[in-house]
Amino acid sequence: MTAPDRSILKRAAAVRAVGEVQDGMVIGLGTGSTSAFAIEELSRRVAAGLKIVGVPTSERTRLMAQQQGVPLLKPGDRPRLDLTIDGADQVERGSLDLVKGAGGALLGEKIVASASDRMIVIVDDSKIVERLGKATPLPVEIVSFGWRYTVDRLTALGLRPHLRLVDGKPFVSDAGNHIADCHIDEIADAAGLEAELSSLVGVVETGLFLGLASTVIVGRPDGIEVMQ
Ligand code: ABF
Repeated sequence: MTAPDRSILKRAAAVRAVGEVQDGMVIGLGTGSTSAFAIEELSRRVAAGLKIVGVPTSERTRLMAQQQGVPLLKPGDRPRLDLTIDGADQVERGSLDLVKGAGGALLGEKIVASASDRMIVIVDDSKIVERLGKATPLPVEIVSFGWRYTVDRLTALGLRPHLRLVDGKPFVSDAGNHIADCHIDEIADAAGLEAELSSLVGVVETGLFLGLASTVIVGRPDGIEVMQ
């Protein structure tokens, strides 16, 4: 059997999620290749008359949405968001807890998701796991100042952090921070780990999204699965 085309599965999940969007909504726009399909579909519906306002989770997404004619919130506006649609790196079946941040936008994504009444996560079926951790590293956004000390603190917690590099230089997030990708075994106590990480000096935010996803839409080769 040939491997499924992940793009088709991602697009199917994205289109299904955008089906939840109604006139007048304020929508959080995620980052990543799956979210890009959602923005494309939103743009198509906006061109057909849908009235919404988008709140981008990253500069990359802001540019993409702008180019595709999706109306965006003006700087300074601060309404409650009705719905955020975003991708993920891992989704834990059962809890719907997430690991996010491979795309480097976890801080904006967490701020926007936390300001939303609902978050729909869109993924292909390769992202579903029984327990978070192990298969993908946990991204942790850290202040660039003194980053080596922060990486040492992460190591002391038993994680195996690697500073994310792009072209040999530290990755810089939209907020000007670095990211430590923390290799880790299965996460038995995600809430405990989140609390420990959040209390570390130099840590800005973690890629653990706990209790934020209301629905996960999974694109599978045999159709869509909705988890809630
Ligand atoms: C964002 O994009 C991130 O939080 C996550 O890391 C990534 C998922 O990427 P893709 O949709 O390209 O698989 O949602």
